[in-house]
Order: sequence, then structure tokens, then C-alpha cells
Amino acid sequence: MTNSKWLQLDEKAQNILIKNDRGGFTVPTAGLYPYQWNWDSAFAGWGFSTFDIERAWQELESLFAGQWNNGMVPHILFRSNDPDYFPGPDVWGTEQCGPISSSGISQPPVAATFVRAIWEKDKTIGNNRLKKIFPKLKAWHKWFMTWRLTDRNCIFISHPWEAGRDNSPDWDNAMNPVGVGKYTRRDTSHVDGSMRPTQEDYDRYLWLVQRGRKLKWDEELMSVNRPFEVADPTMTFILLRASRDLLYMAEALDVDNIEISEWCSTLREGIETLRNPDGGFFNAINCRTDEHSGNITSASFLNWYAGIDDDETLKILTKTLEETRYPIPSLSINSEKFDGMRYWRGPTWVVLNSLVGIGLSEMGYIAEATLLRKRTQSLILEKGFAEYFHPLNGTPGGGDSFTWTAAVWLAWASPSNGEY
Ligand code: 9WN
Repeated sequence: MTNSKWLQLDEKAQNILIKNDRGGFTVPTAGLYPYQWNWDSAFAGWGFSTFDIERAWQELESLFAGQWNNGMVPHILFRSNDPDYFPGPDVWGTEQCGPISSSGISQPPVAATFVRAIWEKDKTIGNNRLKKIFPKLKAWHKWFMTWRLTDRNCIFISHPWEAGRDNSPDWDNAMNPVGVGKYTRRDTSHVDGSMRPTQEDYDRYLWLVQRGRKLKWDEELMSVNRPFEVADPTMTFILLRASRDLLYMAEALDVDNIEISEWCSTLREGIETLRNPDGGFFNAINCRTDEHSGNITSASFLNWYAGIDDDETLKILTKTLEETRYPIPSLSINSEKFDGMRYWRGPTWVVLNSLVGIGLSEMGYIAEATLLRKRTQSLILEKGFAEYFHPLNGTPGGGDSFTWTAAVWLAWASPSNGEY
């Protein structure tokens, strides 16, 4: 790639972040997702940190402005009521729960890791900001350890949207909704229905929202006879990684770190239980039946990001890199459920690539990390800043001019970041 080409892409990516800015927070993409999403915002902050540190902090701070009293940071903040998205604030019914109208569930906690990255870029600006946001990050992690820890010591999701991998086959068998009632989806008026979750998936999403609403989003009440509870590698690896970063920041701030250190040990122990007994890879487990999903997903490769080396997974990753032109597929291309354009059932999401790539390089797998990064560069160069891509031919899917794709370009994929 020539120098001028990637500089052009850097500029394009910056413009996407600026265009998706709605005044101190970004939306993932205009139209399809008109609100502030949790992990999207954390990625956006990381992207902004490459050209505007002040704006990067603002993004993270605006996300934590929506933190609930119980520590939870919602997966969507509804700062307006936009009829373009369903289910909006009137469906969730969380009025009593937090300072800003929001959904009632959370999303993968990548924020602490990106706060650390932003702080490390410029500590003169960052020290004071870090001091203020640190207790909020800690309260959120505590919420996960209180309300989402399984007795296997890994993290479960209470709704498919919580993992951020909405229609992954990882939870196909994990619940059966009854009596959802009538509703009108909005997503399929923005993008082709063949790229989105099915109607059956949506019934499940809505049914769980209705249950939460009925129970006033009270975690204590919701924990009784949960209809959906899946131990998830995305959440567990990401929370472990983020807690390690939180521990590092606690030490730098010279504040108590014992509890955080215990969280890291607990999660480290729990990871091993996610290992599929037959295939050796890490997968999701339905906590109600103890059934392993048997799926190799992009989340199966997050172990290095969490600081865990693993030979078995390395073998599978090497094969995946060999057989996929634009890795990493969100579901193995060899799975009978693989569907290259349908959201989290096959497409490549560059956000996951960046996390896996960071982990690989940190643990010394430079060749693999470089290959993954170079393939991600070509994908974005050839196909643009789409929400996700077909892993075999690169066809762009979902929304366009996507915030987190631009952010990942700026902070990780772009050759402007140098070599590993
Ligand atoms: C529901 C915003 C979000 C991402 C998720 C992605 C998708 C929402 C939706 O979009 O989910 O949260 O309506 O499909 O799956 O990871 O945060 O980009």
C-alpha cells in the first residue's frame, strides 16, 4: 500500500468519526443505529485518540454519564427518541434506573482497556481524567462480578445483545420465547433482511426485554429462574483483559487494588471451563443445560487478548488464517451454520480482529498478528468502512461509514501505526 493511499484512508476514517459525532458522543452509523452504543463508543474513543485526545476522553466520559446506580453501563443510551430504531426507549421502560434513558442490559466491557490506551497517549491530559473515570470503571466491573458471574467463574450473558454478537449460533438452543405480541422492526427498512437476524431471533430479543421490563430491571428479581443464561467467551475474555488494565491503572493511581486482583484470578480460573471437551477450543455454554455450543467463533480467539497462551487455539487460528481470505469469520467457514453475510453467523468484524491482533502481538505471535492486520488493511482498502464483511470475498455488509470500522483503522490497522 502506498503512503498516499493510506493517508487518504486515515483522513476518510477521521471524517467518519467526525460525521458520526452527535455532540460529544458518536452513533455507530447514521440511520440504522441512531443512538450511543456502549462498546462502539469505547472503540470510537480509541479512534479519536489518534487525532484528538480531548474528544477521545469526551466519548468515554459521555458513555459513563449514563451509568446506572447499581454500576451497570447500559448497552444503548437513548439521548433522543428516534423512530428509526426498534426497540427504542418506550419499549425498554427503564425510566427509574439511570440518569439517561437507556436499554436495560450491558455490553462487552472494552472501555477500561481503551481508557488505558488513551491515558497512556498523553498522561499530562490523562492523569486527572483517569482519576475521575477510574471509580466508575471499577463500579461497572464490580457489577459484572456481582450479577453476571456463573458458578464456573466465567461471565454469562442475560440477553444475546449483551455479548454484542446478537445472532451468533452460540445461543440458538438457549431459549424458547412464548407470546411476544405484535411489533414492527425498523432494521430491515435500512438494510436487506437477509443480512440481519431472523424474525425468530427478534422474538427472542423482545421476549427478554419484556421480561426485564416486567421485573423493573431489578437484577435480584431477574436472577430467579432466568430463561436465558449463556456463559460467553466474548464477555469473559474481555472482562479479564479489562480488569488487568484496571489493575494496572489502580497501581498507577496508588489506590486499593486487592478486589480487582481477585477478580482477575477468579476469571482466569473460569476460562478453562469454557474449553470444549471434544475440540479443545473455547466456546459458549448454555448454563441451564451445561451444553457446549461446539462453535468456533471469532470470540474463541480472544484468549491472547486476555493474556492467555494456548497451543490448541493457535493451531485452529493458523488454519483459519490459511483458509480464509479475509479473516476472522464470526463463525467457522466449516460450520454447517456458516452464513457469510448474516451478521454474526459468518461475517468478519474488524473490531474482533483488532482485539485478537493486539493479543497475538502482545504474546509474541508477531507473524500471525501481522498477517491478520495486513488482511484487515486490504479489506478496508478494497471494500471500505462497512459494518462487517464476507470473510471469503470481502463483500461489505450492514451499515456504511461505520464508526468502529473507522476507529479500528485509525488506531490499529492503518500503516500509520507502524509495524509490530
Ligand atoms: C443491538 C451497534 C451495535 C453493536 C452490536 C451489533 C449491533 C444492535 C442491533 O449493532 O447490535 O445492540 O440492533 O443489531 O451486533 O455488537 O454494538 O453497532
